[in-house]
Amino acid sequence: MVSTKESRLVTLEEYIIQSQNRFPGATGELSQLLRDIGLAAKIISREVNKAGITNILGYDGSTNVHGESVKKLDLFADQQLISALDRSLITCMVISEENDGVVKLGSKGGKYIVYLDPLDGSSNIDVNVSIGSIFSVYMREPRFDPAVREEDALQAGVRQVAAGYVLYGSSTILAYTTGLGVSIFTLDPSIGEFILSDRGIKMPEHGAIYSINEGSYNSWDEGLKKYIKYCQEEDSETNRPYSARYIGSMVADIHRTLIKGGIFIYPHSKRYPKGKLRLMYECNPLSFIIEQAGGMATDGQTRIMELQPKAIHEQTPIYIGSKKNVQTVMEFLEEHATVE
Ligand code: P6P
Repeated sequence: MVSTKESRLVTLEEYIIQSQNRFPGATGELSQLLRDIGLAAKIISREVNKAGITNILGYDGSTNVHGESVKKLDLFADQQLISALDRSLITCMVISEENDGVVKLGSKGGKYIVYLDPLDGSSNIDVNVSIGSIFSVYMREPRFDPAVREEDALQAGVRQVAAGYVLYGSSTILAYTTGLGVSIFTLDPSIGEFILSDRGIKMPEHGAIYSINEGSYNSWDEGLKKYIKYCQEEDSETNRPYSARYIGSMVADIHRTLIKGGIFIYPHSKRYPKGKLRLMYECNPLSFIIEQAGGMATDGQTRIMELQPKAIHEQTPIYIGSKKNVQTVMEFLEEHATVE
């Protein structure tokens, strides 16, 4: 928590400006982009918190790029985030789970590319379980030809200039990083401001929680089956058996992992041969956050943020969390890897 000596309230806007002043050459454009996302998050939070009352629950009849039925709140969140980014003319392109291709914004000269999962975990909306928005920001490669092209967006996660999430839970929080550690803000609805609640987060090196959908057990690799059994064995030295926690909303599962430690796993399976979660707007931004807090994220072999994307909506398996937990599962996977 922010220490008592800093009891003065620091808003997201103030904090972004203070952080910008640490970059002498900063133009303020990334600061403006982050403020735009913060504004959209407040509007989305208001709708999420009253969704039960207004007629905004339920499906709107369309499907997204993955053939998943789109809920009205997904579309609302997508529209709010894109229009907020379009207003400040510094983002040239948005890629969102809710849109097939890229959305080219009005500003041809905008130097930022933003990936969005506008409302991740939306299957939980109707049952009032926490959901989240995820964002990932890249710089467009400087090039003579000003045309905005989809391939400009195919950059490895290590090239992110900012990433973060908004978690619409018992309270609405916003977490982000620009590569100088993770800062967390809590929305105070009475004044409509995100207030700094924690910064420089360092996650536990080892955690006693594992998070995976055990329903797909039968299609896991042998090494993963053995690792989950390892999590369930008695061993006081390594604080086992671990607790199993799975919310089914990645932002909520990752936020718990960030704060309490442990591991979140979404492996490849018969149903999702390449994994279900999207590299560019779920795995990369959340891996940036977790790595900045001292954790680790891989696809079982390669660091997530070093994967070179071939398609903007591609999926990947993910093993993410406390360093020791991820290293252990990788040992199990390697030891039991079937010879191809
Ligand atoms: P399953 C939500 O649909 C999501 O994209 C992530 O937020 C979540 O971690 C995962 O899918 C849940 O998938 O197959 O366990 O329901």
